[in-house]
Amino acid sequence: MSLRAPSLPFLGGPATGDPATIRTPYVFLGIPFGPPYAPEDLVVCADAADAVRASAHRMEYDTMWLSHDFDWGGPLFPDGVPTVTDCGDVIGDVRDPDRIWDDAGAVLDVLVADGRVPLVVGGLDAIPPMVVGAFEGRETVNVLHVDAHLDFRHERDGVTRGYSSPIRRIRDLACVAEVVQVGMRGAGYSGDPEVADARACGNRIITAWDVHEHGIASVVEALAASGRWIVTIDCDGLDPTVAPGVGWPEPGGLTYAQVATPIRALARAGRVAALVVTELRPALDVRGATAHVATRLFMNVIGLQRTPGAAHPAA
Ligand SMILES: [Mn+2]
Repeated sequence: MSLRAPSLPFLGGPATGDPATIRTPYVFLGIPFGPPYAPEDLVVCADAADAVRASAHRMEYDTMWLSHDFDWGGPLFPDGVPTVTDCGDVIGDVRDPDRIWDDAGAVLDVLVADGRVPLVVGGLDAIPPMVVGAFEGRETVNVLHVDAHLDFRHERDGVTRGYSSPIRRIRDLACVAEVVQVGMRGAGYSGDPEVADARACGNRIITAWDVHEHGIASVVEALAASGRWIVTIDCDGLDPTVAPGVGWPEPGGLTYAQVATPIRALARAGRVAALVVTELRPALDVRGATAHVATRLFMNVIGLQRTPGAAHPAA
């Protein structure tokens, strides 16, 4: 396994470079980049996982294991034993960037086969299909995608696994049932044909304005399908005032509470199979705000989903 040890283990938990030895239900993993369109795609988010680790450390969440957290009504680790292991970051080879698909896939394959819940911080938005692909042949899953953009291109510049195509690549997988896309607004690289294709594939598209005008309840209702959900969040799905550390800030985005609410509903029901955060650019962040939002979303899953696959006792 080509894994780089973490700077600081996420939330103060154990760290290991051997995913087969992990015994906790949750595993934190950084994947620094996906197949690029341009050389800078390899570096702009490469330190995002470390930024999230640093955010958790700065807020002292890595020592507050027994503090009462009002977001789930108790301590993060009630027994004083961390339920998340930090697996470090996949080491990408910038001379052969496509290889990261296989290198990350090899790690994720072990984690999913062992029943772990991956908590992944990506590079740009090419990462999510690597995570969903680890469920292929094992479990039928649904996907909740939060983003300003549809990300349903067949290809861009001849690259089919770049950051404009992740949801199309996810739709290629036989293990995927429902796809719910939330937060779309403004214009991206998708045209009318891509929007029509996504709908023809059964994707439910809930725009940011749908949420602003009708509330987040419609999103929670859209998650009724049976089976677990992989949640994948492009940080630009959040409003730039909430998540400023992104490359394509677009006004009119979702609030933190609007993004957290459906994740919390799934976590309470034990239905989060993985959580992926992408497009976090630490160099553009403001006082670590975006990294903090990512940290709290991960913590909500850990705090509310005590046993993956089982409903929260208070649900
Ligand atoms: Mn986006």
